[in-house]
Amino acid sequence: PKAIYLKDYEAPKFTVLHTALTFLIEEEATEVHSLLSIQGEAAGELKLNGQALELVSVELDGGALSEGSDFSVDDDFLVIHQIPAHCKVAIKTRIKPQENTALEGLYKSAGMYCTQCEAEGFRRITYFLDRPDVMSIYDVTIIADKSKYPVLLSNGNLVESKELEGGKHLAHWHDPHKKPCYLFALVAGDLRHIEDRFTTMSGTDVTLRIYVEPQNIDKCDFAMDALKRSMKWDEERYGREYDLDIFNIVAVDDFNMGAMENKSLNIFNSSCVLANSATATDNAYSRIEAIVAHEYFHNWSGNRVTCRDWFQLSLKEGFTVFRDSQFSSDMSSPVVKRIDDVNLLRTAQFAEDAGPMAHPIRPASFIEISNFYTLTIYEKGAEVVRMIHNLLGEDKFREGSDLYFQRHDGQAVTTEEFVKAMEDASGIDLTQFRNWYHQAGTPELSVTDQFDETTGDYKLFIKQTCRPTPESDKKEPFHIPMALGLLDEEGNDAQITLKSDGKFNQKTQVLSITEPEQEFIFSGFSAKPTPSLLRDFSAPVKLHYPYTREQLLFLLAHDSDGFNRWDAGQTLATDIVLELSEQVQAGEPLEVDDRLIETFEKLLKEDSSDKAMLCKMLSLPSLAFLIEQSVPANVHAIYTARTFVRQTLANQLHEAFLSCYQQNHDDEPYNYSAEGTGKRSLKSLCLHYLLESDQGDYSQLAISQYQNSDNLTDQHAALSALANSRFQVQAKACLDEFYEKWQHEPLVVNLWLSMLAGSDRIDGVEGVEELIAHPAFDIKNPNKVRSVIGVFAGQNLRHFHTQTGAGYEWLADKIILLDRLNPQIAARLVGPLTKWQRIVGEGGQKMRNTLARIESTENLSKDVYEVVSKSLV
Ligand code: HT7
Ligand code: ZN
Repeated sequence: PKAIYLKDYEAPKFTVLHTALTFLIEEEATEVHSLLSIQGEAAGELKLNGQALELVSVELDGGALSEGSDFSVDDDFLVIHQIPAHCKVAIKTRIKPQENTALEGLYKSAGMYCTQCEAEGFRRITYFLDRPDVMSIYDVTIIADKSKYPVLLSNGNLVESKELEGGKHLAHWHDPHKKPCYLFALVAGDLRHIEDRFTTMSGTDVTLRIYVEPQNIDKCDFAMDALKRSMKWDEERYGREYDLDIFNIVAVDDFNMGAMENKSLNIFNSSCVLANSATATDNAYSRIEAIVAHEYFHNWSGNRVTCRDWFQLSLKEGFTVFRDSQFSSDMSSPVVKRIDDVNLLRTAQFAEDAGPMAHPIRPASFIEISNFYTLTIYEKGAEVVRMIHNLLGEDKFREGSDLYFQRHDGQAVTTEEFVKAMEDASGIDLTQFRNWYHQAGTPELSVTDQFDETTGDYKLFIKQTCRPTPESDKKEPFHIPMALGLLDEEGNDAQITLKSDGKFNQKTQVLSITEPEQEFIFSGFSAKPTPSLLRDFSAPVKLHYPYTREQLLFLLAHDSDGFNRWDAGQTLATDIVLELSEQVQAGEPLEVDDRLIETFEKLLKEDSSDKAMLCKMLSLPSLAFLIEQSVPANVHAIYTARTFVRQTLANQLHEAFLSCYQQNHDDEPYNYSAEGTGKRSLKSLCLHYLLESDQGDYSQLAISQYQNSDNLTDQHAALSALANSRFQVQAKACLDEFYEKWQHEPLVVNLWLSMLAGSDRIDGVEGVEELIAHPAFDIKNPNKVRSVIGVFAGQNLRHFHTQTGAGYEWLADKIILLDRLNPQIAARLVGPLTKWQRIVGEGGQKMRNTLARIESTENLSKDVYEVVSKSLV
């Protein structure tokens, strides 16, 4: 397979002004008739993309064309040798959606037809200029059996619907907004819907509908509410109004990602829409809220202004993730949201940036674009927009955003246009800042300091570096906004006075780090302050400062920046666990630093009103995060050390955990709210600790929570605490009962599968293989694959990294099997193996050998080939 390069970009020679599509849906095949109104500057060859299509006929301006003399066709293209500058091309193709397991293009999920065209799925529907800079007006006619497929949907407005002979019916949809074909969508099925309305800021009445399979009609209300809140928020915060009379969401069970922002017809993975208290956890609710908002926000950041080419993917994804994180933050606790985002970034995106697939947020090349829907494009892309927001301030950022939308409405543009609009609106020079777009890797800041008692000057020395990544060894310095606070001896924020410009600034000062080495002098101190660095995680960098444990405890107790208070605790715990893991390897006796235990005790006894924050403060860094901090990592030593810390805390503080549990356990009926979620998360954390304690048998507490609670969040917490505990008999009884009760609810069954696949107590590869063989598992369903294979390989690190290497071989077998069915999903599963260089000794080598075995498999997809081959370099 060949790579495609950004430097080779050329504007299209032809565009499609209008696209008329007719879908004739029959059980054995679907015919697609397309009529394209084409315009170019001059006559020439027309090269259309197409894959897995059966070509029926081609016409040019009403005349039939012949293969060979007029056009040629192969596995990837239909080439018409010569067309005039203005013409109409009519193409008929035949496809088999019911056999499409890749879930790209038109496919069938649970008896319903649906589409997924981003990034390059439209070419599996018909021959087309399948690139985002070709934007067209669409008219879509769908003809299908009325009893089987009573609901026929596409983008835009319904302009005609009528009955036809033979039990069929027809629907004609017209979308007045020109769009790239990746935003095209079609749905045909037997669906029910709920309906609501939203009046936009200029007074337009919009009909909102959520379509689902009949049995799910009672699980749509929360998504509808989230949609209305998103619409309002986008008007208030960004001045963005919805632009059609109708907005539809459809839930489907088989979906490769979370959701898709097709113009006015968003298609969602059912796990990202359906919720009620019995079938969705708090986590699911918050994910649904964020994804509904994300897809809605794409209507402007993605659809009205789209990407010129797929190298610009972060233009829409980074900006939209930034927007949805602002929304979620406004809906709940900003600090907790920030902690969640940073945890994901530092655990998974930093690993990506340090691995063989590292790429800039605007990549320079790819083999398969589906592999680039990454944490780098999404989460790091959002961090880059966030830094622009912080550098410009809220008002200028809003002016920049307004200018961007106004300048580029209806266009397909690049990240450069985004940065330029921000620059033009604010007058702030972002020249050096642009390095974030084309350089991969996580910058590292090494900070040291010095205090001069005689002058009262406090100096910070900051050095920035960035390790080599596959695209370049040498890095230009990044422009890094570093938010800083300086705490006096009492723990209060000192006034920060930069000696160079002498003026007083706020208690948090944003320093612009632009050089490889920089020095800042602050004056007016009577004693050495404690630095609170990178407040609110102001830049996606790794920070090194030689904090003592005493300093970390001081920050944890006093820092006015909530994020840094939490982070001080995480740094302390990381230091303790990693030190213990060295001792595990040296065979030394283990002992947990008393100061950590005292801190936890104090936190537990404090009467904190912010339960969600308290839960974060009492959570140890995850195993994945700890592995990330120690290269090369000895997974088993880190696991043993972390488990030892948890058990020590559980044993020594079980009474405090119990009393915190009891204080937060009430009989209030379930209600998804920031307060309720905070309480439940804290309670669940306490329960997990309690079940790890050998100072008492707390299994009954979990069993009773499982049996008596009215909501899935508490039941799931109880079950997963049991599943990971020594109380395996009780765990099995409850888990079996849970499955019996919920076997008809796919999303609940997926949660059940993921609890078992992620359990510490699973019987290794044999255990997870039992789940694969279970009737609840279906390898063709991506949610089930993620729940079992994804969770085992990505989260159950202890068992995945079993010393025999059996976990790696098992995963390879699944990847090879899946590659025949769904290459996108197969390629994503390669992720855990790509980290082989970070795993110490033989383990890492075994992972590498497993990758080599996958690479030698015949007929690998481009998707899997790209990830595997790049990981082996
Ligand atoms: N923009 C959407 C991307 C997407 C996607 C990409 C590749 C394969 C399948 C897919 N489903 C959805 C999702 C989003 O970021 O909003
Ligand atoms: Zn998106």
